[in-house]
Amino acid sequence: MEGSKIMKIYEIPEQENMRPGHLACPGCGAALAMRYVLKALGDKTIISLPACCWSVIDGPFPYSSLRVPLFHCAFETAASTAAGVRAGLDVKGKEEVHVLAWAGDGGTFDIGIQALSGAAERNENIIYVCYDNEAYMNTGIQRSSATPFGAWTTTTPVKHYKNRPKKDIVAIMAAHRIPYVATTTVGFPNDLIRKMIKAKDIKGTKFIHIYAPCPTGWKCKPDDTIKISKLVVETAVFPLYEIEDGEKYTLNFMPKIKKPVSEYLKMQGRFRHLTEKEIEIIQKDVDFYWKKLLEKCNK
Ligand SMILES: Cc1ncc(C[n+]2csc(CCOP(=O)(O)OP(=O)(O)O)c2C)c(N)n1
Ligand code: SF4
Ligand SMILES: [Mg+2]
Repeated sequence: MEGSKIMKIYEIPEQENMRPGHLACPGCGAALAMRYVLKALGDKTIISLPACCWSVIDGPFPYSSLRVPLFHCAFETAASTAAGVRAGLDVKGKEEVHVLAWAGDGGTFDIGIQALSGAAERNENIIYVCYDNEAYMNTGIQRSSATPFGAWTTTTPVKHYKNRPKKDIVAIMAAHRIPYVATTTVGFPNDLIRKMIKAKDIKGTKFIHIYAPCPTGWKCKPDDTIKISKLVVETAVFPLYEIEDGEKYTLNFMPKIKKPVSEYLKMQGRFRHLTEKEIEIIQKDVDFYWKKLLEKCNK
């Protein structure tokens, strides 16, 4: 894998469990993320899905772009619904069926965090994926606690851009000491597939944080989704790593040369207003957390 001595190539399964004809915008990272996740999990999967872009992307009932059942649940309940579905399957002896809670950043970092924390504390046997497009996109690009510092959204207009850092959801989930927490992105499909296949075989709560560009909300070109997903890792804005049992940190991609964050920011209209000084603040913040992560990974 380009630039890395750490990441291993993982085969991408050929089976498609997501059909053409879905309703996502061109270049939607969330759509691609679902496609890869279902390739890894297979069609013996049931999804609990709160309100988010994906409740639209799938298509209007009775149509569906997915080859697996979807349970549309209330916004706050992705994790508790998944835990309930899991319990029902276990009673029926259907242990081979995977239960996937699939929620956006709003449904995870903010509104669903109570149900998620409860499920993690009980160590429910579910896979929870947060596809993170860093705002409430389905309702018109409002700020969430996953929105990064400096970003424009409709509720953080340019003059009042978001002035708080992105919530560290990975650290919060690791603090529950669940067996598996991982970050990944659509720009690194081998990494994404490997982590989902690994999660499949672990008992207990698995939390996967997928960085998923949203060209509509980020004001970037739809054909730059993959480039941005690679740059976010190469700049260490969103490093790829895993945490097992809340303690064992593993870095999955070490850039040969860490690229400057300005390269990443300049590709997205939501950061267009930032001055050099503000970009410098972001760079310092990224450098600080990168150093801390390397220490945790013994690098
Ligand atoms: C309890 C509740 N509050 C608010 C809403 C309205 N709502 C539907 S989708 C959505 C945004 C979801 O954001 P996110 O979870 O980040 O997913 P995205 O749309 O970005 O994919 C909101 C606020 C709702 N359906 N239910
Ligand atoms: S608004 Fe963003 S996340 Fe939603 S479908 Fe369009 S590109 Fe995907
Ligand atoms: Mg979102």
